[in-house]
Amino acid sequence: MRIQVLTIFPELFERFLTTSLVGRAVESGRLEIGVRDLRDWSGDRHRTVDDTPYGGGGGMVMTAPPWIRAVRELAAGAEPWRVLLSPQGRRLDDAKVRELAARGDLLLLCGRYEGIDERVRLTVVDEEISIGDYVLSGGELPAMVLIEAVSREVPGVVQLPESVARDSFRSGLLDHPHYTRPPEVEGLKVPEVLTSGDHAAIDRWRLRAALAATLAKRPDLLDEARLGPAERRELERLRAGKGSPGVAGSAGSRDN
Ligand code: 9D3
Repeated sequence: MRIQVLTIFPELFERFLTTSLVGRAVESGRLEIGVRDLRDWSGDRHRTVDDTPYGGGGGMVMTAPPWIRAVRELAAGAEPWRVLLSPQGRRLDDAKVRELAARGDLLLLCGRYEGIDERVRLTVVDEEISIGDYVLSGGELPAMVLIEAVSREVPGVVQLPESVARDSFRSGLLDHPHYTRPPEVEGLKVPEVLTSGDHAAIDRWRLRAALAATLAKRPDLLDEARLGPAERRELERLRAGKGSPGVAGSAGSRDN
């Protein structure tokens, strides 16, 4: 998998690209990432990449020529899928992450300021993607979100294949709760079944807990979840109010 990034803040990516899962993926050669400074394609000695908006109004707009020159140069030879991170984009989800990973070669465009001259999108962008409906200061954090999510789809990057298959949004359910030592925290004990050694019972508890958590916190996910007959039956039991205690519901004592 190759991912190129165009940004005026390349230094924002440094620690990210050498740390944890993404760092290991780069180190192992499964992921090749190149971060380039858009200002290298500016036309003047001040390395300017912005200008005042036609039509007036506040703020600055990123000027088209540096983007177009940069994308043409970075896309030469190969044909990377060119993604503009933008609040106007379609919201990133698990299906889109897998689709992008399958493309194998991405060029990510990160904007700053009030926006980018529309002619960039019209000439050198294949797809616009947002990571959600909240205002950030630019496309760099969204690009890192996308890179981390896509990296997890590259074969060999995630250590245990089982944990990918089991990840929430695979089954379409939220994860079940997790516990580790110590056995008691703030008066709260570990559910007994988890220390019973009965792995079939543990699997049943985890499925029930995942269903209960999804029902309580993200009921919208249940419409799309891939559930077998046993799971549907258990879900109906939970809906009828026959939930196991301590598997879902409100968090902590401050919220809800
Ligand atoms: C406050 C300025 N806004 C006026 C309506 C427009 C605006 C311009 C530029 C809002 C955000 C940005 C910078 N954001 C991104 O480039 C961005 C982004 C985001 O802000 N939220 C979620 N996903 C993304 S992807 C790129």
